Amino acid sequence: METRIHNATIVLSQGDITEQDVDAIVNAANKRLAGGGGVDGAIHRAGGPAIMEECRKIGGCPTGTAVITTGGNLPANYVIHTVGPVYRNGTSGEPELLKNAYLNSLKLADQHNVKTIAFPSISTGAYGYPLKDAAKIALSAVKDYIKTETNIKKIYFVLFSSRDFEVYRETLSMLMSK
Ligand code: AR6
Repeated sequence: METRIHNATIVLSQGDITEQDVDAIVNAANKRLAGGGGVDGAIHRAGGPAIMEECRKIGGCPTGTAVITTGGNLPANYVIHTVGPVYRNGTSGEPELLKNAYLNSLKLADQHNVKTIAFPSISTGAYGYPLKDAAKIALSAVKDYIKTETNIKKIYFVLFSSRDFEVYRETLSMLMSK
């Protein structure tokens, strides 16, 4: 599903983010950049050790911020590692932190002349963020960012499950009809 906003396009798809042929893919990492399960594990497995080598040098990434490394053996040139919040109750600053994870990833992408970027659904796996709430924050952040000065042309959301894809699809339709 493709939606055009200003000069850019949001594309929703179901699949494996490590296979995306884009300039940068985004990793849902942890604060220590230590690797782990979920999409983080998949990216390090597919991309090889060069990514972890750079992560070690960088040392860490506070929640809501983003850092960039090589894409190693991935089709993507870069991996942008960002850290979403662990969901507690929704009133511990989680919405703002999740929004910042998306916005800071996009800013860093622009600084590296990235034209195409793919996001997973940050924080909605191990970190427990309710999917509908997270989808709304993710898509609103991207929609708002596209309206600012940016050279990014295509922003993909690569959802792992059909349920995640459906929720993102419904959320984007809802946001576009507002
Ligand atoms: N491609 C796209 N999406 C994927 C893939 C993939 N290959 N694999 C999993 N997902 P999670 P979080 C989806 O848990 O909640 C790690 O251990 C997954 O189905 O990866 O931000 C880190 O090191 C879910 O929808 O990230 C952190 O410690 C989404 O990616 C912690 O987990 C995010 O789930 C971060 O937790």
